[in-house]
Amino acid sequence: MSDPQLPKASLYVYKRSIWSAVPLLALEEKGYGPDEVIIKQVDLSEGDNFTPSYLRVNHNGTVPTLVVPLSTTLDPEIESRYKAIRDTKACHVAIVEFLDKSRSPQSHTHTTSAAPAPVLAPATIAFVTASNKVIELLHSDAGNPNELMWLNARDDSELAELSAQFVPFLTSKIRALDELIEGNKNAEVKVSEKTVLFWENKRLATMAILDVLKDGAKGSQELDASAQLKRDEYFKAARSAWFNVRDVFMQLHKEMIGPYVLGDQLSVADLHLAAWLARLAMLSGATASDDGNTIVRKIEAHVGNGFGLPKDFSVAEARRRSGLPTLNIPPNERQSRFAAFWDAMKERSSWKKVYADDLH
Ligand SMILES: N[C@@H](CCC(=O)N[C@@H](CS)C(=O)NCC(=O)O)C(=O)O
Repeated sequence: MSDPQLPKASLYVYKRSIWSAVPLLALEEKGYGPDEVIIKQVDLSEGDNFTPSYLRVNHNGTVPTLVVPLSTTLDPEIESRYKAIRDTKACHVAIVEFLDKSRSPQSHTHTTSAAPAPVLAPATIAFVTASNKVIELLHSDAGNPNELMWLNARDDSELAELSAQFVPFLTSKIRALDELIEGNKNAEVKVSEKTVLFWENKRLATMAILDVLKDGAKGSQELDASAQLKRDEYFKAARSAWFNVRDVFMQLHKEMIGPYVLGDQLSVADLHLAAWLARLAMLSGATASDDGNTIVRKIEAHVGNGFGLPKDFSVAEARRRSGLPTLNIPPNERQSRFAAFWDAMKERSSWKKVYADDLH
């Protein structure tokens, strides 16, 4: 049983954020009990991530963040101290690595859950290298899933759709930043200049996208010269981003053993890949109920320019390795590794929980 006196870890997330999905998947995969880590929602659309109190937790103003009590003392009389882990990536101490190590198959102290605690860290040096490469690729500039979301329109009709979807979100984000900037001017205790600069830069970056999206419902002929120029530049950036993601896919393909990144066993890299692929699939018009072959087809069509992922993975083998029925599967049928990965991942209770309300 967990001791109510013990300080708990808090995980700050936003429900529609891609990188929040990674530690949420990890919590399920590691068998953490529901009361072991407090989940705190940070509403990015309301600018909750920019408030001075959240910036004290994570000065980057991003989710996810895991705040863990330092285990220097377990004495409830002494105020517990906390440290924040601000990144999902594996470059230093990252959130998923921390969650992985904190609940091991051997230690079942301070836990309310009897669920198994599989090790998610890769088992060999070669696997660590492959896993890190995959995680780096997924977090690279060329693979940036948030960038691909903001740049998910390469013609007028796609822009109209994207605009209807995101103008309210961006408008409310700007409003939140304005309130913080204005509020600080009149406040008795002011925030640092660095924080004001941070808010102003976030405002500029958000405004640059909103500037293009706010006119999204208009046809090209209704735009003035400056708006037309902005739209042209946006399309140029969008085409280039969606062109460059082909290379990320091909490099990932080379690293994947299948059906999971490192073969039969789920590891840290799969949690990043699951979140990334879910986002790419969503941006390509897929839904959570689509199977692996369907999401691959939709992604290929959306990336366009004749893009095709190699179909070199045995369907029967993929299903056998993921513990799925292999009845009526022709032995020579092949599919993309991403399709096999998707079908394997979709069966897991972690995935079903995180994507219960559809892809994000
Ligand atoms: N490198 C960070 C990236 C986190 C990140 O980009 N988070 C996004 C949501 S998925 C965010 O908080 N964006 C808020 C903003 O930029 O306003 C990680 O891997 O944790």
